[in-house]
Amino acid sequence: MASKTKNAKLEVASQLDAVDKEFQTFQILNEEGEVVNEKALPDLTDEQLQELMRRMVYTRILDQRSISLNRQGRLGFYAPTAGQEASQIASHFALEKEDFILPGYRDVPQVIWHGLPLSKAFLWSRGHYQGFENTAALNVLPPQIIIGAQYVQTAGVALGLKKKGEKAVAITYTGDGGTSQGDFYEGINFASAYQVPAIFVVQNNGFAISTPRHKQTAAKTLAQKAVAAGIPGIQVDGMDPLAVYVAVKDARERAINGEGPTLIETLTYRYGPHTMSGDDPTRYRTKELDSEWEKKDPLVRFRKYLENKGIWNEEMENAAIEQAKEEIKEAIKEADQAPKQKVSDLISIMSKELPSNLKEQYEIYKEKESK
Ligand SMILES: Cc1ncc(C[n+]2csc(CCOP(=O)(O)OP(=O)(O)O)c2C)c(N)n1
Ligand SMILES: [Mg+2]
Repeated sequence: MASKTKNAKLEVASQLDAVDKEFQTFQILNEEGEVVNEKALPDLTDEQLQELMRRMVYTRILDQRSISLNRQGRLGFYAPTAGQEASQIASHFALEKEDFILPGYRDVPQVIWHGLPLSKAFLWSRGHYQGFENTAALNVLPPQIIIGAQYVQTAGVALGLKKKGEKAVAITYTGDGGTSQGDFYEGINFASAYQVPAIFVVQNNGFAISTPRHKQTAAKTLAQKAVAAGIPGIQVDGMDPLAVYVAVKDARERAINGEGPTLIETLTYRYGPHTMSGDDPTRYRTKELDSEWEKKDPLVRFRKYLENKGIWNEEMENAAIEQAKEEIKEAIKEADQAPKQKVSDLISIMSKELPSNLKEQYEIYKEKESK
């Protein structure tokens, strides 16, 4: 990048160029499912590779069913996930049960694979208090709606893990838009200052609702925001499950070995709208852009890779689809059986000891509800 400023004494453009050059996209599988980076291939068994594919297929079906349940009025808030399966599922696949997840509103799939029953996720979508009641026992926090807030909380959870001497990490997710928030910088800086075992994932799907990535920041990559915090930053092909898996697995190794946090930017795309609450993607995205990204689809790419290895076929895919449909049907039935939510329930779960003003309201509602 050449500077237009004529008489400046300091050469700033070369400094930025030098940083930009360091942030190349890490990829293992190309769009055709061919290995382009043999030495980075992870040692996953055939069974593990099949399981990763099964989970991505399941998640794609869950997205389709959730959209349709939302349209039928049977779900509340829903943020579509199709397109982001490699970023979400393959990053989770690199974790262990003892790791702690701090999701954003679009990250329900990771939380389900970490052990949250799907029926609970459905209840959360309906705003029911049982959705994420006591989930800290499963090492997951409720999905964060305040953009970026989970980054600060992750630094804190990771500091707790470090103080307890646990061999575990705290992982969190935000989007491209999230990296413009103060909380984003505070979170990565705090985590860096204390060298805590945290993994900060940025799922860069190109848009923050309708705001395109290029209007978000002049930084060439979002990964390089790590430089200011003094931590590693990696930009990875977020449609490539193997590359995402390796980036997170490496970050986890470093974290549990006391080498501190990592920031990982995954380049991805959401095929659907921002949420089911009414935005129309055709007003801010072109058909051409959509089809460019559809060619990079993580399921298509991974399917080709597995088929070429002779470890995936149509029958297995159909079985995964049927299993997903069956489990989703059961989970929504189960969610329907939850008790009708009362205002007193909502108040009582806010804190262990209610402050006097809430105690008062609690009593008022208890009284009303008893009639
Ligand atoms: C602090 C804050 N500001 C604004 C909003 C409204 N809001 C909800 S989602 C969103 C865009 C986030 O985009 P991005 O971080 O790219 O995540 P994506 O939805 O694309 O996954 C905004 C501005 C919010 N929830 N919280
Ligand atoms: Mg985004």
